[in-house]
Amino acid sequence: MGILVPGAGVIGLTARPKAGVVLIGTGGTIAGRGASPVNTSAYDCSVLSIDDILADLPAAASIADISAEQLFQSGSENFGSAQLLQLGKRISSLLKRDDVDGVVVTHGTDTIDETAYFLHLTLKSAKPVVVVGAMRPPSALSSDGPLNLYNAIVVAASPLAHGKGTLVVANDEIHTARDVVKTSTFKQEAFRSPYGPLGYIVEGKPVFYRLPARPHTVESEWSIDEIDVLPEIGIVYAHGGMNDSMVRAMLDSGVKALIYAATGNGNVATSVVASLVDARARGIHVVRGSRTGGGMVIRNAAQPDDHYDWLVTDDQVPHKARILMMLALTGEHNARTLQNAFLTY
Ligand code: DAS
Repeated sequence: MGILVPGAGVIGLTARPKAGVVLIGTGGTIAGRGASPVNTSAYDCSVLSIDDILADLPAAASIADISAEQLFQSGSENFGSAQLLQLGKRISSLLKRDDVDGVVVTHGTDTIDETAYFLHLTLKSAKPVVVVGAMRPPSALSSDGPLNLYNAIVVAASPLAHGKGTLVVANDEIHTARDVVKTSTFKQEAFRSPYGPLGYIVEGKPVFYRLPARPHTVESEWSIDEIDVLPEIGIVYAHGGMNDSMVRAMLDSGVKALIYAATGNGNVATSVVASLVDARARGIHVVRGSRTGGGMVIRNAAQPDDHYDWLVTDDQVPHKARILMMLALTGEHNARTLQNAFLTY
């Protein structure tokens, strides 16, 4: 039983005066420090603890009852399956607690879109999980770190964010983990979703304008509590003058699937086709994607996928298609089921 707050959704009748939010620190630029305030791009990453970061944001205490813990202290370019699994399992156990209403993960921006997508597909809870980073360290002029973190806590504490999956908050915007991609090496407006953000944070209040259309969290077929190993998956990036050496190098690397970040709408150079056919003959799934960063790759259009038993990524960018394929391969391996994962999620 709950009460309906206009525009806010249902809040339990026994709701505490402030939401309980747990911050998990993992490093990144949001935990970085430069030698001078003008060092917006050259600085030491992952040096401030989550307690240091929180101590510099006293205003956060007015939003929620906050506790903080440090899980990693590293740039996200170093994160792999071990970190994804450890982080996911920790968040899962936190979300089961009655005194935890939401979780915020401070994270490097390089792979924030991959981690967020992994959590979006594997956490079995409607409680908000927000992954947040910064493009400038807290020591820099006009750092985006403090406001991004403040806004992330606002969203994690808000009933409005319930049931919307894992979110990435940056630059006043709320993005769904399914769509968001890092698109700049240095700009504060680095995060883009091809169909636009779900909403904004304005004057410390979240405002949503749309919902994620595809299943996630409680509706997804994967649960972090049931996954202990993730398969290796490689990405080959296509370019003009492409030959088959990169694909051939992967054949003996132990990968279970290969995402081919093809040119345009999934075209495969004639010089590469035979190596991808060989990959599939050796049991490696081949997934045609696109390096363009926008639009879908259509099955059987640029290549006869049915004939080769290849898959397509739909509209997912190659590095996030890799996350989805890792999860898809934890279950049934037939091509139809795997293809369906791309068309569903
Ligand atoms: N070192 C990068 C990372 O941790 C940079 C960043 O956080 O923005 O992803």
